[in-house]
Amino acid sequence: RSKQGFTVFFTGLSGSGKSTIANALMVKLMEMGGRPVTLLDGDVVRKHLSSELGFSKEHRDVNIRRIGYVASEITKNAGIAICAPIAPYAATRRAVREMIEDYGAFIEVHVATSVEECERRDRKGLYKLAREGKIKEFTGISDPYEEPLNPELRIQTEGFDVDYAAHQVLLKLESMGLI
Ligand code: GGZ
Repeated sequence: RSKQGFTVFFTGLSGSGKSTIANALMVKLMEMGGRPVTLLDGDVVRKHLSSELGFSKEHRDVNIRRIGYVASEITKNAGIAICAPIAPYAATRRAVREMIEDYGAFIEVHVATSVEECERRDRKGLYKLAREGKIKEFTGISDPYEEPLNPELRIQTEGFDVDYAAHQVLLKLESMGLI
């Protein structure tokens, strides 16, 4: 029986663990075989698809809609798209959901690492720069992040490892009959 395509859309703060969990999920889905899996990671998309864009609300929205469009094409063709941008605005996430649900399933996954924890980790030193005012409009510090109210899945990362987080997504996909 052939299955429908779907998009797993991670959203969360910079340094929340989205990319790491998305990568682990991609590996697990690829190992299962079957449908092609495409990862649309935040920084890769910004480099190849949105290099002219900054971080104003307008530019972030354009960026997310581009990701949504590519994911909708993949979903339409019965593939699996994994997206991992910050996507701070609820209305834009909703627009992407509507775009994709015309063709297949949309699974919004909130990587719910708190801003305090992201800043404490500060893997790339960006929070420090944001605090110093050297990066403007930084999500969670000087720019908004609208938490998803009804995501298909919310992942707590504090005290859990990456594999466990990716496994939770797989269980969700299974329960939805997608894999
Ligand atoms: C947020 C920023 C900013 C500002 C640069 N605000 O941890 P990273 O470095 O690798 O991921 C962040 C990435 C965010 O890009 P997205 O395309 O995911 O954002 S959005 O969905 O809002 O369009 C961060 C880096 O870019 N970065 N400046 N001001 N993150």
